Amino acid sequence: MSKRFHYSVRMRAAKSSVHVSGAEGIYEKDDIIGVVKEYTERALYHDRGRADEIRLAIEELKEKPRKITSLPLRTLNTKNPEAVKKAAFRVLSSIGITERAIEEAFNSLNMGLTMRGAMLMDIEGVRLEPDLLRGVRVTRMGITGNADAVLSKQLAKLGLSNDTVKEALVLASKVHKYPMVLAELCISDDPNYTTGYIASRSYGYIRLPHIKKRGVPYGGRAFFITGGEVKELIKYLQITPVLIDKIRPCEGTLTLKEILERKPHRKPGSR
Ligand code: WAQ
Ligand code: MG
Repeated sequence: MSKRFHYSVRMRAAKSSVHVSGAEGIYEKDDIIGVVKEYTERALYHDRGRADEIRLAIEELKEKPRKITSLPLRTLNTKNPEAVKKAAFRVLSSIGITERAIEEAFNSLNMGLTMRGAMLMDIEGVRLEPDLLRGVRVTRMGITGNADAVLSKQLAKLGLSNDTVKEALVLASKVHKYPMVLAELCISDDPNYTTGYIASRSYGYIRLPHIKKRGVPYGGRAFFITGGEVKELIKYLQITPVLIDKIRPCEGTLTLKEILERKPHRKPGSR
């Protein structure tokens, strides 16, 4: 069988030097032209305005992408930011993250400084990323066409089949494959997108409606991490190519009690 090359395709678009949209994926050669068209259209017809600068990067991957399964997805029935914070404390502290760290993450994400990448925080709330202003960008992840079709179908049943949810699930699924990462808290920087999430291997991807008030133009990501080599983790997040080829179930809205009770106890190392 001939070797099949994979390519990382990444797009970033700006208007008057302000970031308006971005996208990325891992594709085979024959799909590159179609994807470049799709990404370019996205940048030119974005809600936040037509981009005046679009950067595309197409890079052949020297390493074979690691195939993984997506995290299961569910939505918590939260109605306001206070309820989200309370639920986040319950979920994150059950994973071993201290209240101090959770408080620190919420405070940092609400300071109004939007970072390009994610904060890395240990379970005591100490920041570990080398560049505290930029954070760590997760890149070189994607989803196969088949898995994307399965995911779209599942999300459509929940009224959630959009790029924002899909891309966040792909990113989180890559991040939480790495054992040093215990959990993630994410708030969109889009002023009109008020649903955030918590992700972890034990509970999957939990969507959190009303994590912020409409109109708030900042957000961010915090990865809670435990002992290990931070350099290796950063290398994995930024460089190791990961491709989702299987989808775990996506379900509707649950109560906190239901989510806490359903914590799956999967064997370490199982997909
Ligand atoms: N790597 C690390 N951090 C990132 C990355 C990345 N590739 N992309 C964005 N961030 C950080 C950065 O600080 C952004 O300001 C912040 O995360 C939020 O990014 O299921 O849209 O792209 O409905 O605004 C959650 C979806 C959407 C919830 C999250 O994030 C759902 C979203 P955004
Ligand atoms: Mg955004």
